[in-house]
Amino acid sequence: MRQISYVLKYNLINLQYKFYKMTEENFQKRIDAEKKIEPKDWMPTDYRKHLVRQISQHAHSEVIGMQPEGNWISRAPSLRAKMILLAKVQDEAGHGLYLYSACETLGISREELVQQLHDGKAKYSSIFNYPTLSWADMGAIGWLVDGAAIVNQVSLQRTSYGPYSRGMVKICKEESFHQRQGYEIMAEMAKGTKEQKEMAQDALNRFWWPSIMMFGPQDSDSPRTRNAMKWKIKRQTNDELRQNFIDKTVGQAEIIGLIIPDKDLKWNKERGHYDFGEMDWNEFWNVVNGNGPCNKQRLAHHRRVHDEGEWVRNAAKEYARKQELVKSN
Ligand code: FAQ
Repeated sequence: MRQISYVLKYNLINLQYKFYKMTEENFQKRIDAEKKIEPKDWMPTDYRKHLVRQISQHAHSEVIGMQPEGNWISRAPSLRAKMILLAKVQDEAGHGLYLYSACETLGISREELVQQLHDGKAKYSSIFNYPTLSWADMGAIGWLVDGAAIVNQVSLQRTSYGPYSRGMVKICKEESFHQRQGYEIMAEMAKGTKEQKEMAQDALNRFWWPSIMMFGPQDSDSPRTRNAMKWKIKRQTNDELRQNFIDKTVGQAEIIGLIIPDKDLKWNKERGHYDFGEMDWNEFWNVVNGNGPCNKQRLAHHRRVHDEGEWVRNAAKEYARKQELVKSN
């Protein structure tokens, strides 16, 4: 009797495994045929986990990314500049909301995602752990940071997960205005007084390397890329995107008369791309692992504001509950 039960159990497990393999094969076939995966579709657990990790990291980056620029809203040099910066920072909050919503379709709540950020389990982009020391940094962030974000996000518009892909389309439209407002600040300062030009150059010097680090480690050192490419979550690798960004940006710096701080930057006729210098990978991993110039400050600020905002979340829930009551009566 016992033996029969073992055989039955074995066959059942075997059957389950074969069924799983079949669904996994079908899933990969859909991906290869460029069909989008939607929230209620079957998906491998690892695909779901990979998406939750990447989309939540992306959402946290948008929200934490409001801090370095928020720092300058009250010190903008004109009413026009203040209004534009305020609108841009608000846009980033909106991007965070689209992305949290896309992530929630994978079966995880906003509260859990924020908790992961506060517990240091979820990352956000390394770039937002650098301080913003002058008004020119608002130019450098718009031009370089939003510029780098667009290169990545244009590629992600074709990501295989439907809600993430659609979110990217919306975000890219706004991000290109952000890039232009940053470039405008840099262009104005570069043709201003000697001191203004120096401020613009100094901002470029400080933000250039951290901006190209946004694309992540080199492909040879990027453990997530293999699955991301197989599942078409990423459509281009970290190195491809970084190269694309550098090729686009060099000419923009030349037009406004600023110098990119890389002595190895040189056009390579054979490759049809710019060659560039080695990044400081120690600095990169240090910042990614929580030890950059502003990591502690950024998280502490987020925690504090999140706690202070609890009454707003409670009020919104209460209002929604009352609206439901009104509707049902
Ligand atoms: N910072 O194997 P890979 C914006 C981590 S949006 C921090 O290469 P993957 C808009 C990575 O998570 C900017 N961590 O990983 C804005 C992984 O750790 P894990 C954000 C990084 O995922 C503008 C480990 O290293 N954009 O700026 C970074 O294939 C202005 C190994 O790396 C996105 O998030 C980094 N730079 O490639 C807002 C785009 N790089 O999770 C306000 C979507 C790597 O295994 C103001 N994300 N790591 O513990 C992506 O495209 C990818 O996730 C990458 C990393 C390219 C970021």
